[in-house]
Amino acid sequence: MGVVNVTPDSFSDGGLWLDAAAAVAHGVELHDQGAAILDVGGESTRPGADPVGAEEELRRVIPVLEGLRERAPGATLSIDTSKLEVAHAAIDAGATYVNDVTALRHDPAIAGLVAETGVDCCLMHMQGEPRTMQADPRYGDVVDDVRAFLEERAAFAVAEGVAPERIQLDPGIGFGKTLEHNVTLLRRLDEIVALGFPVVVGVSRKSFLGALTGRDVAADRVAATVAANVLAYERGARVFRVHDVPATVDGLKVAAGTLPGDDA
Ligand code: HH2
Repeated sequence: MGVVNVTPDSFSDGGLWLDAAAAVAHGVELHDQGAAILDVGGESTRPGADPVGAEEELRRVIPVLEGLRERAPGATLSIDTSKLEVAHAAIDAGATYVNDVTALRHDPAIAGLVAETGVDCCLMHMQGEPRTMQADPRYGDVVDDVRAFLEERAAFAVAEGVAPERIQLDPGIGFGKTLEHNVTLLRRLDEIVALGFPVVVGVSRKSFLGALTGRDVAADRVAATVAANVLAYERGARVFRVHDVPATVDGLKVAAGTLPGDDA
């Protein structure tokens, strides 16, 4: 899954593809490099980010989805949003995947939309909300807590009519989590995979990788991103949300080709 951020303030690439034509060209490039899914987002969820109104989010993402539908027809288009209005317009513009970092809590009616249209969805764990989530995150056992949350959110989606095979789950690396929480979730990712849904991970360039490597500049964390994705793959994750597609594809090809008994 390649990241197409149409925002002025995303943590690692804010402002680079704010212009629709540039964002479309970037998405086409990521698809050519091997990203099966293009995740288009118009609102940053980095720690401390301010929310964006639906109107502005629509203005940013809809032309990009329309452009990608035309110029990358083989790609699955994903909309990274928590707003019903945006998800609705995005599906009309060609999106077949809704990536909701609030796991249907911000706008529970997205569940009905996903059910009705038969698109895929990703339900992500987050403690708190982006503006304040890194203040003092606490858990009993982080893996048990995240797993219970995701299980409950998947059950909610199914109760609203979403087919189970349309649901993917994401532990939400970096969303209301300390370094120790992130590392523990990756180490014990198999316990999330055991829920039986495809697991998505978004480790790309995130600050916990900076803490582990000493690299302060997000774009310098490519090798760290590949390493974390390969470990996540080995523990059962199957969708990898990244900014750096070529390096990640190489890493995952090696992982898939060398792990015993894996046909992915
Ligand atoms: N991470 C980010 C945004 N969306 N979606 C899922 N499912 N999982 C993630 O880990 C995830 C996500 C944050 O990364 P990015 O889009 O690069 O930054 P920003 O939120 O600042 O735009």
